[in-house]
Amino acid sequence: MALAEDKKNIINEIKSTSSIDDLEKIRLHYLGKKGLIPEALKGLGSLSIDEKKSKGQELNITKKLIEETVKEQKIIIENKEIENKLISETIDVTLPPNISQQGKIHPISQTIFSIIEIFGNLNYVVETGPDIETDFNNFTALNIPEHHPAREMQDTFYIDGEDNNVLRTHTSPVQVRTMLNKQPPIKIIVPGRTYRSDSDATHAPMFHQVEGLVVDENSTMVDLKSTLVTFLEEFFEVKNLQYRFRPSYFPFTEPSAEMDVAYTKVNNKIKIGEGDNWLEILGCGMVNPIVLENCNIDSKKYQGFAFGMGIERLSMLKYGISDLRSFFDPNYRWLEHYGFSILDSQTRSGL
Ligand code: 2NM
Repeated sequence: MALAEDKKNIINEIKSTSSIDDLEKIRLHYLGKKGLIPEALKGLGSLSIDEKKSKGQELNITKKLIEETVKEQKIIIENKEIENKLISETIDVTLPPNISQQGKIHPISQTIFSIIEIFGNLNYVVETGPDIETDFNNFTALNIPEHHPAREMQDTFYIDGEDNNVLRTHTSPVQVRTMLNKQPPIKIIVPGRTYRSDSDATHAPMFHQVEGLVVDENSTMVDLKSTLVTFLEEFFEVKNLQYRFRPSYFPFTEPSAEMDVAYTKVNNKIKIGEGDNWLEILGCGMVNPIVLENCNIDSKKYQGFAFGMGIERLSMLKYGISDLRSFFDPNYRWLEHYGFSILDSQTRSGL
């Protein structure tokens, strides 16, 4: 029977196909319901028992061979298709960007870049850490006691499970990690996402903070003050910033203070620097010796200062954004207006 003797030609025919469609056509031609093989098998009925057996065996061998060759060829064609796709879709990353399709840098990112640039010039190093933190890093090490309101369910997002993990409520656990891993001198800023169970016109459940920490043998409240004034004058691009420090309380600093900056309203827009109104801008203080000891740092030998501020608030004040919620609203037209070009030198120098 021609079919069985023609194995070589059939295989060549299969192996010469270069598309899945053609391959399927050939497969149906031989193996389909009305294909040559099933038809030939049907034709065996009229043969003698011996012939039926030998021809039947041969047909089955041919059938298997066709099935296997089709399977192999399918893989070869598919691989070739992927290869062609990869070649045709290659992107030349050295080409200049298409400005008309440029996305924008979110103002929060831009604000973080600016902050990093200013503190970078003061020799601060950026540290980051995970959003999910242990109870120890987020609370205990920072001298926040067991029944402090910050630990209550209403304020903190707890992660399900035995170990009391939380979504960090501030970036301070990164300072804790840094102190546990490294002896002074430490001079870091920590920008990042933070979470509190709070949501209204002026609070979002996820927001951004930047905190700073200096630990060495002799940094004082005076250094803290000059650092913050320098930062704010650079950030808001004002000279002779009018400011005041008010005593405050945080468990992790002693003494603690809050800093206000003066502002005026010009055409309903806030202008930072001088004026009759005060705006609370950040919290700070000398690191509580208890916190240093909790992080294995000798508080007789070392001291330092820390500060923390909200990035959304800084961003709103600097760029005249009036609604906190607009930061988290995926609105491309808003981003077109308030976002920053990737080619902006300020953006890039901050990276
Ligand atoms: C603030 C205000 C005051 C702060 C303290 C620490 C640490 F880890 F050193 F204890 N990090 N950040 C701190 C101090 C944060 O945010 C309003």
